[in-house]
Amino acid sequence: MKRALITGITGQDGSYLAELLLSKGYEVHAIVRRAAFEDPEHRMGRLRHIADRLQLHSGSLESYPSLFKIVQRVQPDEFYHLAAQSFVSYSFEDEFSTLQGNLNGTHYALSAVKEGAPHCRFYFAASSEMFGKVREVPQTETTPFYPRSAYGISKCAGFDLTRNYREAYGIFAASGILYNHESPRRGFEFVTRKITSHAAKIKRGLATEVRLGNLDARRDWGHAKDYVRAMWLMLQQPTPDDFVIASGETRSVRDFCDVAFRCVGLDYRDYVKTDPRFFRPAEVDVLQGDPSKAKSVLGWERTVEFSDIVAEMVEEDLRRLD
Ligand code: NDP
Ligand code: GDR
Repeated sequence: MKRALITGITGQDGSYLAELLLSKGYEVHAIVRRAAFEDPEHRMGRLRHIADRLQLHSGSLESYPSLFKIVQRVQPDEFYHLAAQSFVSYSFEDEFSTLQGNLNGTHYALSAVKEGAPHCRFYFAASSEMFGKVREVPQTETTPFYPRSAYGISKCAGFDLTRNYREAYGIFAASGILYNHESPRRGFEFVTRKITSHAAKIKRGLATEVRLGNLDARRDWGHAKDYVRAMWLMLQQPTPDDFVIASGETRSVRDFCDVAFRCVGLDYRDYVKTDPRFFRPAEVDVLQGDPSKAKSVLGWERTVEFSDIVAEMVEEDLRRLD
């Protein structure tokens, strides 16, 4: 039986990854913040259905000794480092905690593996936000980075550290450059969930409008279930490498609004208002990934189309209200 250790298990991706690994017969361990034990109903909401099959360890990304002790005790075969301050907007409000948590957390996790379980395979959750002000469309593994936020900068640093641990210390360390991926478990602060939850509320007469920022930003959206499968595949390869994981298609926030409101039989133009509060000081205008390498090396392909993702999220938001 293989043993996996996950950080960020209480988030969207962590919950799907844990399900995937359990279904493959893994023993699944996770490092969670103390708050998850104190307020399990809220913090562990996405894991309620599998909580009794997980082995949770209380630890902090801010503390190297706490990570090291857990890694040494668990001796995982695979370490999935997903924990991060993941909201780009917030990284403009607090660069310091974003950089400290994301950058030091990744450094501590890598170092804990190197010192405590050097045989362990390591996955780093890198991001399309590293491309930022894009130099080419679509982006591949060789497109230069130009991050536009402290979040993007923290992910570039994590990516470089991960590659350096692979090259300098021989750790099996891989980064997935994942593009936006969504699901009914997406946090409500992200634009997709904000739109689908408001479309549902408006449909049920519980809201009259939704206020958004830049409707012209373009993203390459996929389904989280497909994307966690790519994480696992990366750690099953004979050699560690980095991969772009994307749908290959790009759509605007406006397109997303259009499809979501159509799902409830409404016209988004009647309900979506723009509000300067939600514009970012530096925007990433367009992202579109080229997943060819993932397809040829990992045999990975997405299985869920854009319109099906939107429909699934809207249905879940209607169901929650009903
Ligand atoms: P979520 O925001 O849903 O989850 C983030 C997770 O990180 C939570 O479990 C959270 O724990 C944990 N976390 C945050 N800060 C800390 C900290 N200081 N110490 C310990 N744990 C912490 O993110 P996603 O699941 O969407 O994303 C997973 C990873 O993938 C992140 O690193 C994100 O940056 C990256 N990524 C995501 C993409 C996406 O489209 N979803 C695309 C590309 C990359 P708690 O519940 O305690 O707050
Ligand atoms: P992103 O996701 O920043 O791409 O990061 P988000 O859904 O927050 O924004 C996508 C785009 O929508 C525009 N936008 C708004 N965004 C939010 N949150 N709220 C609004 O009201 C709004 N109006 C317009 C944004 O300006 C942006 O252009 C996500 C996260 O999951 C990261 O962790 C991950 O690394 C990247 O995806 C890939």
